[in-house]
Amino acid sequence: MTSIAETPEWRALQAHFARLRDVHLRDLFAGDAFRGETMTLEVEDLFLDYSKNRVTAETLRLLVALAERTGLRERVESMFTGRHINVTEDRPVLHVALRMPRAESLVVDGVDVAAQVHAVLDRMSEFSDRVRTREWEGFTGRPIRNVVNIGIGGSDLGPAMAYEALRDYSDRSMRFRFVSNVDGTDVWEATQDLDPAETLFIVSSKTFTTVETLTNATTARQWLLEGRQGLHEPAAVARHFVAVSTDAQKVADFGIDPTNMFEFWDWVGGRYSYDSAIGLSLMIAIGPDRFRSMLDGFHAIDVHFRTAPLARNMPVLLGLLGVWYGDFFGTETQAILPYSQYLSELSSYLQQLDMESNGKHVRLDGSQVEVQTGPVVWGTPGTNGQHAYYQLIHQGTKLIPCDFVGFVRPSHLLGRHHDLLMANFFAQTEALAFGKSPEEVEAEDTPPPLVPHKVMPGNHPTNTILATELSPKVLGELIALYEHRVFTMGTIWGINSFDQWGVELGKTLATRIVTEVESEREPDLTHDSSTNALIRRYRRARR
Ligand code: G6Q
Repeated sequence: MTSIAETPEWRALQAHFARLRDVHLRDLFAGDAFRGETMTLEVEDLFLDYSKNRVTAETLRLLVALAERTGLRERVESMFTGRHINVTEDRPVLHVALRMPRAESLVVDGVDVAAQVHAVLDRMSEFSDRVRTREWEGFTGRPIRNVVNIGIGGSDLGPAMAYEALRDYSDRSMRFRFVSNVDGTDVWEATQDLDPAETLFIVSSKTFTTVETLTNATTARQWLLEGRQGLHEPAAVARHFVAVSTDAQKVADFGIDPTNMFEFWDWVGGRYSYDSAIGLSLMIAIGPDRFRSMLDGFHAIDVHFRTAPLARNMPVLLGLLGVWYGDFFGTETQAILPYSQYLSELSSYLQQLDMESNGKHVRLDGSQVEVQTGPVVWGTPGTNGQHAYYQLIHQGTKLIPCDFVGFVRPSHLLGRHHDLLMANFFAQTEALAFGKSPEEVEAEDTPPPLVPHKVMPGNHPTNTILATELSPKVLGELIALYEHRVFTMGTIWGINSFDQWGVELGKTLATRIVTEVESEREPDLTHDSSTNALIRRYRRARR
């Protein structure tokens, strides 16, 4: 593969960057009175204002040319039509099929995957309704009031984020918890105050081999069968455990009745899976209709991504801006700042989506990537961050592109809260872009020694995503937007956004070390001197 950095499109961007790098947003706005209205895009319930980016119309034209050069259009079609674009695992990448309307079909490798999706959605809906209406009873005839999802990574972060985001739409008479960490504290805290007779565990694991999930599920099963409330018979497991997996045999081996298994498929990547059966806990919380409305939101953005011209394509624009900052300005991180308390888990979710997808150092053909790939993604809900780390974004020495995500309608109409929240939302992007010049600081009669401290350089780029309200449909739109942004960036860099070999080495080493840690006899350690000494110290102290 030709290195992207050697293409004329990349070189044109480099030359353009040399001209634009020191241009201030103040000047870009001064030069175009309509910039704040023209550099915007509305798709479904999402309004994007990208005017506060360090770009001109020419920058965008050059970035779109780069996208065309990398065959973005064709690659999008390859994904949507089920070609095996995940080359290192020889699989199609079809999370977009998870939200296709029932009337459509998509035949991939001889199978109508859309029909498979709807068959599982129907089973999930039926089961969710039975739990929600209390028709599904625990082993002793008590209704289920607690649902605990056990999973990790892609089998945890999505449902946990979406449950939190849509908590306002959830059945408040039930409790929902998410256990992921192999630290026993997680499962202990999640269960210690629950009544086992009223608790349903959903063991979510695509492979059903993940050590954290199986360890937590085993502990949960022991907790269930401890004998409290008359629950000691293994038969109770069938009423209190269901599974979400691709592997029916392993589910059966664990002791869960395969008729209580909800299926998904190899072509759904873990971090792209919460709109599959992995979202079962969410569906029980918010009900099947709202879950389907969320899928409609995803689908609407899928259609936009597939059909809109690149220059008016929201995920493409966001992706190109990400490339512009990371590869030309040399930024290393991307802040995502949601102005909604319900989105408190969004950045953890997007962290995995983006960093596991685009944290790659080689291209599809195995050759080294010669440019910067995925950013470090981070953030917390506004306005908390404003009283903590925003200082560094405003006046530090790093350039940090930020996405501000806010909603026109409040989730709860309480006094002035929402207007205050949104006033802060607007104020921050204004302050970041335009700052405060020395002249402005001096005009406030600031003592001269303090002037440099009070100057705000500005010129910090932001995207503003202003959505209508945080509903299931809008959440689907937002997540699809970020999924396709990641896709766009991965395509520009020519990497595989759908594998994750980097997590394997640590897993393999942990398997080896656990036997050394647990061994009765002093183990013969052959690691490096640091790891050997740490293991010995732990073994000594543990005794
Ligand atoms: C996601 C990753 C990873 C995965 C977990 C859990 O894209 O592949 O986070 O989701 O390792 O895997 P299982 O669902 O197989 O337990």
